Amino acid sequence: MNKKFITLYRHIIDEERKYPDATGQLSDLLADIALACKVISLEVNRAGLIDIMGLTGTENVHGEQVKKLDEFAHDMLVRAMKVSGHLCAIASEESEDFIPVNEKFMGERPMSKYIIHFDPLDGSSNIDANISIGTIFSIYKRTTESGPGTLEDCLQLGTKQVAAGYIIYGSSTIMVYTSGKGVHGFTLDPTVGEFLLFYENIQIPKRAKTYSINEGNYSKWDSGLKEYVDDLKSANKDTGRPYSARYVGSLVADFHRNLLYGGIFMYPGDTKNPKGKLRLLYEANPLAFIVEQAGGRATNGKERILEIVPLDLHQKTPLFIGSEEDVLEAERFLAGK
Ligand code: P6P
Repeated sequence: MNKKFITLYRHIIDEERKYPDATGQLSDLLADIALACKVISLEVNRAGLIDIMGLTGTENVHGEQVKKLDEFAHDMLVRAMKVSGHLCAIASEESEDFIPVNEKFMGERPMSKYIIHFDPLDGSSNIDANISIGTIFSIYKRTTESGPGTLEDCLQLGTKQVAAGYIIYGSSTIMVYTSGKGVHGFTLDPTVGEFLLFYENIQIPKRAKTYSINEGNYSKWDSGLKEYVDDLKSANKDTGRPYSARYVGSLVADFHRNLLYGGIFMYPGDTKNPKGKLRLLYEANPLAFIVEQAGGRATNGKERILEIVPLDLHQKTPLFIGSEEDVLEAERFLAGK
């Protein structure tokens, strides 16, 4: 746990200095994301009150449209990202197509070097039950030379990410990000409105005794996965069984807990949904980048998530992610070994 009073922006700038050719654009972009998520955090925390205060309906006290929270989060992020000037394209879980952004210039120097994928408010169906939900983002350098971004800029291997992170709106609002040199966590102090460093260089335990999966789908799993989960529930001191089942049903909440304490999160494919439910570009890839930077592992049960070739903005992938030894063991069961 870190006791230094370091704000997110100070940390981002310190990270930027580790890259000699950095122009500061990525730092600005990360700060813009954090600002947008502070506003989303306010709205998420107010959501319960809106119902209590009877403010639902088509307009709120300011005469503004009261939107569904995930639409609100999407609109807030799109506005912040367009203003930033650092993006040539924006892809969102809430938008069927990507949003091309006209290139901006600083004098003669072109800006708009990046593209971003985000899930603006993953797990939003849980908000009424006051369960933690989250924003997930993934940033790449553009591959095209100039002009508004293209689909080619958006469909890159996860290994090409330059930064990724999530903001979890729970008992407190926490931002976790990596720009390729470790994983760092910040807690929003609402009294000063700053994200303050709480954990530098997070490392996920190599093995733990927690597994996260929706066992309601058991009958649709393949045999190797059934054997693995059955084994996790067996009583065997030699192999550290039984494990504890922890499943919130909110990806960011389950992932964040396992990142800090260790464990394996699984959303497998099954007979009904062979590719599972989670999306490669704005859920699996950013969390895979983070978990690998924290010493963990992320695969689709066979291949490294970051090496899956993206063919569609919203393509799904099975996801096995968390403590390295637990994910490797799950893969052995899936391979029938
Ligand atoms: P299931 C939330 O709807 C979500 O997209 C993720 O946040 C979560 O991990 C998953 O779906 C839960 O899905 O099928 O177990 O309810």
